[in-house]
Amino acid sequence: MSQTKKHKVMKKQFFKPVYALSILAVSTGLILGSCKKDEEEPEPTPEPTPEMQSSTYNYEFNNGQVVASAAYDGMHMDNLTAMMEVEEVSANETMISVTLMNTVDGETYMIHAHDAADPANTPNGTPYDETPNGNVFTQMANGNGGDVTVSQTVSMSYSSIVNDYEGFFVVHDPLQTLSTVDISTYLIVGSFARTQAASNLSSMTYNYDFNTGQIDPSYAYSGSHATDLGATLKVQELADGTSRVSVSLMNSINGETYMVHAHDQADPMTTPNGTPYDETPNADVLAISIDGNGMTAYNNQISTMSYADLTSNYSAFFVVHDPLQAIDTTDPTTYVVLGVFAG
Ligand SMILES: [Cu+2]
Repeated sequence: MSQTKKHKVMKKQFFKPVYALSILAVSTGLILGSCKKDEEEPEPTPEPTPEMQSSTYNYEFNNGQVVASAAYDGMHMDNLTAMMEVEEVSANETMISVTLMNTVDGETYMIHAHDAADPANTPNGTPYDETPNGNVFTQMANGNGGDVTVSQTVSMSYSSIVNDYEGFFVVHDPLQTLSTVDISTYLIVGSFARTQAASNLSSMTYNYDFNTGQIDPSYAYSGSHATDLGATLKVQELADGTSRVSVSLMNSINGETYMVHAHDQADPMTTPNGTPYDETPNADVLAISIDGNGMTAYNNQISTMSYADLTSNYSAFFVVHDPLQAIDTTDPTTYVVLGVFAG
C-alpha cells in the first residue's frame, strides 16, 4: 500500500472520532498531523532523490538444482535454507545480507561468492574460481540452532551486483572438510543475487511413535528402552532422480548407537524364519546407524530409488532396532520403532 493510500484509509477511520471528540482536537490533531498534511497538499510531493533499490533472493537446500549429479551428500540436515537481501546504500555502495535458516548450533558456516569461470581455464575444471571473491561476499556465520544473518557492504553499485556480476552463491558444509571442488559438499549453491528457478522437487515426512504393537499387537516392544523415543522419516527428491532418505530420532539415549533400516516386506511362507519381511535390510534404501545424543539425533543416506518409487510403490518396514539388546531380526519385540516405510 502506498503512503498516500494508507493515509486516506487512516483518514476515513479517524474522521468520525475526530469530529465527535472535537474538544480533544488539539491532542488528536497532533497524532493525525501527518495525515492532514497529505490532504492539504493536493499535488504529490516530488521525490527529491530516487528511492534506494533492494531485492531478496531465496535459496533452497542443494538437492542438485544447479548440478544434478552433485546434490549435497553429508551429515547436515537438509532443512537449511538461505535468503539474500541486496540493498542499495549509495551510488557506489551496496549491502548484501545473508540469512541462514535452521543452522546447527556451534558450527561455523563459510558463505562465499565464487566468480563464474570457464571450466576449460580453471585448475580443476570447476565452472567458477575456487578462491572466493572477498570484494563481493566472503563471510562466516556462527550457527545457533536457528536463523543467523551476516552482512557485507561492498563498493559496487546495486545494479552491478544484481545485473552484471556473474558468480555462484555458496554455503559450505561446516560438518566436513571444506572442499572448493566437490559441489556435493555445498549445502547451498545457486547463481549469486539472481532469482532461482523453481525446482519443484518434492519431499514428504512421516512420523513414527514408539513400537507399542501398531503393526501387530504381538510385535509390541519388550525391553528397557524409554518409550518416549520417536522417529521421523523424510524422503527428499533429488534432481538426478535419486532420493535422500533422512531419519531423526527424538529422545535418543546419549552414547547408544541405533541401527535404522528399511526391511522389504516379504511373504512369510518364503522367508527362512517366517518373518513378513526380508531380515537383511535394504542397503539401497535405508541402512544407517544413528548416534544417540540425549536429544534429537540424525543421519541420512542417498538412495538410487526415485521419490515416486519410495513414497508410492516401495513396500517395506521402517525399523529402529533397540541399542540396549542384541540385534534380533526375527524378533520384532526388539524394535523400538516399527512402521510401514513411508506409509
Ligand atoms: Cu534391521
